Amino acid sequence: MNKVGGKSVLIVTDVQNDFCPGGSLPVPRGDEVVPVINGLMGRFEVVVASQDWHPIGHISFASTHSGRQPFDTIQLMGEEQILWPDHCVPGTAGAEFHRDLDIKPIVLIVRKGWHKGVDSYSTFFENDRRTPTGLDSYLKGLGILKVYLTGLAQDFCVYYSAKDALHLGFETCVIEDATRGLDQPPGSLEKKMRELAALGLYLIRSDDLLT
Ligand code: VGL
Ligand code: ZN
Repeated sequence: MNKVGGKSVLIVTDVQNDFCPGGSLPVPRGDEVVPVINGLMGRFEVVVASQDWHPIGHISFASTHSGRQPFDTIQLMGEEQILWPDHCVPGTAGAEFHRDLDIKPIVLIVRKGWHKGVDSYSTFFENDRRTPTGLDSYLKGLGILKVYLTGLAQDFCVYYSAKDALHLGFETCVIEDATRGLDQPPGSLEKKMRELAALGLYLIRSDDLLT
């Protein structure tokens, strides 16, 4: 079994209890990514994970805005912000990785969304698109040129991470069976993936790496 290139990273985005069935912001069948991701880890020299990590009172929480309900949208710094149920609050079980995720191969955990006033979907930049999480510098420091994205949710964290990775000049792949999305409204997920495919994103399956 050869490892994937020397210059690749497997990024495991937000495989946290709140994004899995039973959590506060569940992605349908989100837990199904866990065995697929575990099975891929051995093929990579570098495995990085992210955790969504929001303080109570975070700007993205509906509960922070009086009279607002989860999934309402508001304007924030000229951008549409979806208001979410409280999720991934440090110290709660919902913020922890899914219990079956193999954490042993993970060499870096990037936490994002911890500035109270800015949301952060991408593992590279916060939603102001300027504040870095540090991941770009870390990967460039290791000489990594190619990123393989997995995890939750495909149409939010994975989508924005893939978009930033492309802009940052990485060869970028989303491993489709190692991710699940919210897809609300239905069809929106496919549209987002098509948009990125036009920018050079590769959509692959775990079998492509395992065979
Ligand atoms: C995410 C919604 C809110 C994600 C994070 O990681 O995809 N989605 N916060
Ligand atoms: Zn969040």
